[in-house]
Amino acid sequence: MYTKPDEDTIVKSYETARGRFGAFGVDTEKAMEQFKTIPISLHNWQGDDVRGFEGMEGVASQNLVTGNYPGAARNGDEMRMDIDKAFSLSPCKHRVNLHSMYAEPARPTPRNELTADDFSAWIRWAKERGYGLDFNASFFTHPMMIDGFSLASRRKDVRDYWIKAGKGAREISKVMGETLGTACINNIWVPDGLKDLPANRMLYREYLKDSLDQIFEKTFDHRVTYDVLEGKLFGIGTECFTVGSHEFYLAYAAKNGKGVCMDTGHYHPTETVVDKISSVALLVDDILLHVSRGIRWDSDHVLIQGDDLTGLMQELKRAGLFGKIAIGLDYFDASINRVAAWVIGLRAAGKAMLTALLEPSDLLEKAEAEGDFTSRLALLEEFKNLPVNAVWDYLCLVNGVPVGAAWLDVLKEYENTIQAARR
Ligand code: RNT
Ligand code: ZN
Repeated sequence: MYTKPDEDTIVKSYETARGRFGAFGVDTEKAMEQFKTIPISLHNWQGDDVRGFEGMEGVASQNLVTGNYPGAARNGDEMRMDIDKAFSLSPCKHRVNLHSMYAEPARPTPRNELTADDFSAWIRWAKERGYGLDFNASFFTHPMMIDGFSLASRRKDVRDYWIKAGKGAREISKVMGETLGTACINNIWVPDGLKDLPANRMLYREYLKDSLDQIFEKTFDHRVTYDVLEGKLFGIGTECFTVGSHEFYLAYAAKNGKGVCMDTGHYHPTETVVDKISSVALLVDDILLHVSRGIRWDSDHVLIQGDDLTGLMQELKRAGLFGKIAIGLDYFDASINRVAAWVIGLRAAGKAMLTALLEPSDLLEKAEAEGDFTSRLALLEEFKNLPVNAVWDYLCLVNGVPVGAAWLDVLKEYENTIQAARR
């Protein structure tokens, strides 16, 4: 058992921390208030290794997930229960990001004929709990992914199939946004690409552009739903050429008033989304972040704390973009408890967000404006060790969430009782 510190200690440590931050002009109470207004959209697909509920076993997957930890959710009820459990262990404000392969239609329905009715259990649940929903058509793990292509396929019947799915996803997003009273972000990511050198890059990109033009023919109220496009440098099996590159989507979005989704695992390892945010945000209105952790060729390790993540949250804070840029998580690991993977990522993202909110950013900006780069660097180092964790523990305490490693006890109990019974 990981006993949590007693309440008295947590409160006393918080009071000390409050004074330390106060000395730099930072109001910890205000930071905690703001924290509760910034949602993190949890990716439902970590719950079952991006398998979906359609029984697509044996069909090629374009999202490689490794590991066989027992206890994966097998249906919507189990997955919703798992997400509820994960949320009970995180003090963040939560939304849920859903893929269309998690529909629960009354009878088997082709993916491109799904309607909001097929997500009614998800919508009802989200409404009851007060979660917003985000959405994605699943352009992968499906017999109509011919040679790994969807919207950019050379085959018209394949493109048409997926264009219909793309249009349907926007209608579903509309109902989700309307019902829940918070805009549902509709994200498009397609794996289309080639392992080896293409003879005709332009052709595929023309097809993708045309498919998107058709998907976006209809206009929706931005307060209800809006679209973002997620590019990628490469994937396994598409090492040489990815049709939906960043340049492609960024240019498409800028020209057509669409948004972009930047996944932190989708760039060359020396590039960072931290530096891209201000460039894109000035000229593109809608941005969704897929916060992930890239390791070598894998773009989707479980999110943990570190300079990359903290830097991302600091950038949002310093640029005044908290609440304007949407934050979602995106990773999948089947080698550890899947609910724990969610909790680890949520708590890491939450801590990084709180770290950013507590940063005495004004002092860094002042030093820079005065040309005092010595102070800027020195302060940056000092701020790294301010007692954020004392504020975090207190935040967990007042939100009724386990403090410190105590959440793991709750998780193990859930694993031994609920998940162990899923055989
Ligand atoms: C894949 C993209 C995409 C997927 C999900 C399942 O490289 O990151 O966001 O992870 O759509
Ligand atoms: Zn992603």
